[in-house]
Amino acid sequence: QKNLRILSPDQIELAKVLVEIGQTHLFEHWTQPGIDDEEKKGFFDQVSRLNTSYPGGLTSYVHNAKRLLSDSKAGKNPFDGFTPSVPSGEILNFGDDNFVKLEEAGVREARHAAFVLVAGGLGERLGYNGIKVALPFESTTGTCFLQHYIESILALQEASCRSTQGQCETQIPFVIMTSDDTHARILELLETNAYFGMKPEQVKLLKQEKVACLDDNDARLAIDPKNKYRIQTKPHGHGDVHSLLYSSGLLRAWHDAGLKWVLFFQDTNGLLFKAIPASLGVSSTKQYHVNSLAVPRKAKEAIGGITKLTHADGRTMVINVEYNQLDPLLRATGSPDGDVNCETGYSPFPGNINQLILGLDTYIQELTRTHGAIPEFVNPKYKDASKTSFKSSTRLECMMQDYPKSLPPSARVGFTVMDTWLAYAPVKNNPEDAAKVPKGNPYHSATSGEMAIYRANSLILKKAGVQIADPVVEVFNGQEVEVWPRVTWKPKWGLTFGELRKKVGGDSSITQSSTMVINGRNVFVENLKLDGTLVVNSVDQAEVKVEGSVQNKGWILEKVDHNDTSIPEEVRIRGFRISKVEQLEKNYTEAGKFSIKS
Ligand code: UGB
Repeated sequence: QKNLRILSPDQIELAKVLVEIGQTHLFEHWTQPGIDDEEKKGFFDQVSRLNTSYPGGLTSYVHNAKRLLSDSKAGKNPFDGFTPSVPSGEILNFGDDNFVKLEEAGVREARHAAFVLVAGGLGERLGYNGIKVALPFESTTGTCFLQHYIESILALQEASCRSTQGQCETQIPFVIMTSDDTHARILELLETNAYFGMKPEQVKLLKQEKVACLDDNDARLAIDPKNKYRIQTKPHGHGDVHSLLYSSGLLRAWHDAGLKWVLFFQDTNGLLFKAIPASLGVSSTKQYHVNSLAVPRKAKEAIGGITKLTHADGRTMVINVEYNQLDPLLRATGSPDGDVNCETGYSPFPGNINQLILGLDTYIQELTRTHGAIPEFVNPKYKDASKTSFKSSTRLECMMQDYPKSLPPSARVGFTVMDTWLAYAPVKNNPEDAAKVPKGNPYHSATSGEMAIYRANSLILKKAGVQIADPVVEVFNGQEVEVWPRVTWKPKWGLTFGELRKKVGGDSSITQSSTMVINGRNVFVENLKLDGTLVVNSVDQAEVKVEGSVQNKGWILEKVDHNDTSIPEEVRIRGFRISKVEQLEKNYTEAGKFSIKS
């Protein structure tokens, strides 16, 4: 009470709200006015942020927390009454006519799309100290994830404009959701690299706020152990992206500008954009309101399963069921073996890779109703079976893929399954954990993420008619991986398979120990025999034909130990570095027609 006189009317209002929602304990240790006054004002600044950043404010947060904590204590199954079954969706075969047609449709639609990257997570599992989007996604060029994403969006933008054959000034909007953990570093990465060629006004950063931690089943907010005038906070999850997009006003602006699609993606999947054009083609031809990208999934693999849920009352929905919930759900509903592989060697439930394509019209309608609030969950670690106290504070969480849960049954919710080698190679696990992954299951490490890029590029070239030598198996950081020729290219060279196959021809071959880096749009590979390293850098106005035999000592993969701290972290987490012994490197900086013939 005595402290009221140092507070502004707004702060007094907030104090009243806290008292009304059972949070008086937050003030119990407060000193007399005159002592720590600045800290007390800082407390209300924080409370004000927590109040405005959550749909419905702290009152709703505490209300929802009480309900979810009570359900959790009672052991209530979130899928009560629902029976899971395998849904049907689009299964694409890379490179066939249907795939190429869908790619073309997707490229045409891309100028009506906006992209949203969720990059608020620090990636504790990876144990990397920097931001994940700054990690090189492959080591031949050292291009980081963020640069690759931006260059992919720009390549789509150009290709989409070309497809209109008329005037087109489309700038595909790109939103990055950041958090206090990543915001400053992502902004710095963009600014020091001139936004990797994107117009700065094309890029918007939306910062998610953390949410208040909860100390007990009464949803008493936890006091920060480091500062008694602060509430402890933790991340709320990637589901925040919906409320942030809604409150930013961007959705309305996009709608008014004629956009139709919003594509969401995660921070470290270097393959994703190989799958985007065809998947967007599926969304547009099927007019899906929600399209989730999926890959075949090994049973118990740590990615969610796309599942059809049918309620006893007849309701159905197609939704991601997280990996830790799928197995118990199956066991509880008549499948005593739970989540197991079927005769294909994979779980019958496609794996959610959390890349979503939403139709903007229905998305706006739905968010206008919900304000972007996504069904939440709570995952307290209880001290004992009485479930009356927690080992440490907990908080409410939400996931972006839960968006379809509140959609009406009439919504067209589908999914698109692609080969894993083409679409999914995230970098999530540190070397120690990756090395413990059961044989046959994916490592999802920096090592496997990079090798997957070379594998995919090699397989794509193979499909386009290039003879690619078989891979060799090697062990890096305790992980057995296939090592294919190290082939990389800029997105503008080979954005779609349909375009790429026009750029390779004749009788070309690449040996397993070779490296080929194509950094240019109009590079044509014909009758090339590569045994070594070839690097081509060319401006867009140059047309370069690459043919003949290229032979040199090339670039060698050198093993490094992930425990050797004298080596930069981004190198040692992959367990190798590239030693550049010898290469043929050609640079074309002016317009014209050129040929590399040896
Ligand atoms: N992220 C945020 O932006 N904010 C947050 O508060 C938290 C995360 P994780 P997760 O594809 O392998 C997801 O931690 O949540 C960003 C799906 O739920 O890498 O364990 C973060 O920066 C799961 O179904 O993944 O699992 C990152 O970009 C499956 O698809 C992204 O959210 C799995 O990903 C994902 O965060 C997968």
